[in-house]
Amino acid sequence: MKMTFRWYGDNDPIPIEYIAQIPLMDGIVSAVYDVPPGKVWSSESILKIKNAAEKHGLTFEVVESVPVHEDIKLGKKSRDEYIEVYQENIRRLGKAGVKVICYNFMPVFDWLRSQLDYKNPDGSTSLVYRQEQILKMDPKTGDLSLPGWDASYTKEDLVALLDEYKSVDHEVLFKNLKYFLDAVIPVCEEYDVKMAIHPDDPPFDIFGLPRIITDEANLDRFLSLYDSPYNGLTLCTGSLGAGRKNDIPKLLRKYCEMGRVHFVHARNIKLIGDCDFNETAHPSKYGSLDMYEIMKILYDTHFDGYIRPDHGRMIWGETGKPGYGLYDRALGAVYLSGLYEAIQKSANLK
Ligand code: DNO
Repeated sequence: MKMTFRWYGDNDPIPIEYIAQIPLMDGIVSAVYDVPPGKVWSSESILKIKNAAEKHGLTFEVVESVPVHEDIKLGKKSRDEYIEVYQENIRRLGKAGVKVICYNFMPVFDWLRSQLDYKNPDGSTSLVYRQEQILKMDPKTGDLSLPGWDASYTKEDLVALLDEYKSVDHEVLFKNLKYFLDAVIPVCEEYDVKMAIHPDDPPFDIFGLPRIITDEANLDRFLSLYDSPYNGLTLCTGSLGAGRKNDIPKLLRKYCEMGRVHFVHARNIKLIGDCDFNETAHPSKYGSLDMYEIMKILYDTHFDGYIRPDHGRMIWGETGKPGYGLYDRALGAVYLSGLYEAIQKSANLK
């Protein structure tokens, strides 16, 4: 298991040096951020990240994300040219030593929360999801600025894009995903780069848009679309964990045993009612997930992929990118590593 930390490059308020100072940190997870989806990443930009990591004793072996152009998800004619670009990015990343690419196949919107600065009783702030507030929003009329919503869309672009999705249901989206995998997985096999799809967050349809990476049946279906270890998962405990029927330890064990989990986002959430949740500090005590059990499964299944603490709260007065502050994520990383050491040592004592 390799512990990593997401870094947004030179625009990240967190210097990479601080990441290197977190105990037991192996590497960074990053991406080229100055290129829009559907464009080739320059080898210089890729190497710049790698060099920055190595200068600080860190590896750069995981990319999050290489975005999938909407035309690919929509299955438009133009998808072939965007798929070629994607293939070229895989080649370039593989040559630079990248081993895992995290991506998602969510139409239009990535992760979605109703509030980014929910105040906890201890004064820290968290990202939270309240279905009632989400249902009141209409992306076609509102000026929305929520995380994951590409700020480069104008209102008109967004309306047009949502319109195009009217003909895309779950089945069509699965078909378009298969078309994409059929084209990229052979390149991944050649360049030894594993694809790791991120679950939909939250794992249910939003604004009438289909979401398909949501539960066990769909994960099974996804993996069978292309049966290769290079077609794998980012198992995000918080994203899948928001699905009330998802048994996270069961899913994690199953897919790790199959060798299909390449990246773990370890995050805790507190479930509220039927749909809502708050993001919490990482330790088991604060949320609905048992993080000890999660780390124990990674140990038991000899997981040798990458893991990162996921969103943290904002604590100690820190300001910055919601979910991606330094302090709470660093505490999360050390907590997860601590659990792992304890599990490892107690297993060796037996
Ligand atoms: C949120 C992240 C996601 C993830 C993408 C992968 O914090 O986990 O935005 O990076 O879905 O493409």
